[in-house]
Amino acid sequence: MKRELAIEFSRVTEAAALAGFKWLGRGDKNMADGAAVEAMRLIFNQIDIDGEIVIGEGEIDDAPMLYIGEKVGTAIEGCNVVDIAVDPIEGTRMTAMGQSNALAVLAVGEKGCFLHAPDMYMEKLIVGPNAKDAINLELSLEQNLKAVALALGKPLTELTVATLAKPRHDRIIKDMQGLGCRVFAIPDGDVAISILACMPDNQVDVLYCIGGAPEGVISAAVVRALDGNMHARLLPRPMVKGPTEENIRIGEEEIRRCEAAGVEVNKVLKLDDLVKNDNIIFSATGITKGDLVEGVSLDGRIATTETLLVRGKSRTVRRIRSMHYLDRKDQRLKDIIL
Ligand code: VTB
Repeated sequence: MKRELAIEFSRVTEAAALAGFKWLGRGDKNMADGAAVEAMRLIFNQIDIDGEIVIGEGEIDDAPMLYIGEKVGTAIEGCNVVDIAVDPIEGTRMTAMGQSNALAVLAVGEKGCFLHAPDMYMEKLIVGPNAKDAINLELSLEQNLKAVALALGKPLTELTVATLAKPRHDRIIKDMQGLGCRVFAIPDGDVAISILACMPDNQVDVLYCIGGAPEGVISAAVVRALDGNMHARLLPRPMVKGPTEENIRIGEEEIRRCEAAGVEVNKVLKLDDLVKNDNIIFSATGITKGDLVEGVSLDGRIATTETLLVRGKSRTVRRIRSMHYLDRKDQRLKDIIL
């Protein structure tokens, strides 16, 4: 992948973040998501790539834009052929309710590099480079946490595990605290904390949670780029949300989708299964203020964004603070963000 594409992809998440920001705190998840999707697609289609969305807004029938299988980019001769995983708003609820940690994110890689995970739940265990050989999701969480602490040369009482504060994790949070670990349970948004777990100089040693599979694949791309490690498992809905009639029906559909995509359910997936190599570009722009990046701020008609841009091949991590003079934007983008 040409290295100069990185800056192009940062413009995509910047536009999506500006679009999402328009709907910040308005209580309408769908309007926020729709605007971010539209902005993302508009900018993607200006880039010289032959791209295909492999993790996106859903199947063509229920997602009018950035659906799985949609082609984006100018596809001019000689351009890179790439697969793309997007989450135009990672945290639609956070955006709608004005809570922290909402991001516009994407990961781009070579054709065939991402696991084609359907929109279902995924169990995720992530560590940074210093503990990359210490995880094994075949073993219990307790065994994993002890191995990670050992690898990091500290007692369990100094190990910090990040997770999502969801009822499905109540038991496990208590268990981890019982082991002596410090647990950071954030309401939503596991992509940001997955990245934090792999960054130097931060307080999170491990991420453990059951969250979205599409978010998991996007996280895997950046985990790989930052030389961390991740194990995961796709879980049908009844295993996560209980065996109600509706959940059982949805679970059967999820299993059918996995079979069609050639992906195994309830089996440990290693980093190689999630993302085949580290020739990826990852871009995340903050919508609301978070632990990873600042959110959008607006001063009259000038917006400021912060983007984390990671290029896996050279392992370069950039933070880009951009000022956007909104009146000078392309009219089609203005129609979405203003
Ligand atoms: C997960 C997680 C995301 O939403 O998808 C979660 O991966 C949804 O969980 O980061 P529930 O279905 O239990 O609400 C996020 O937290 C935000 O999109």
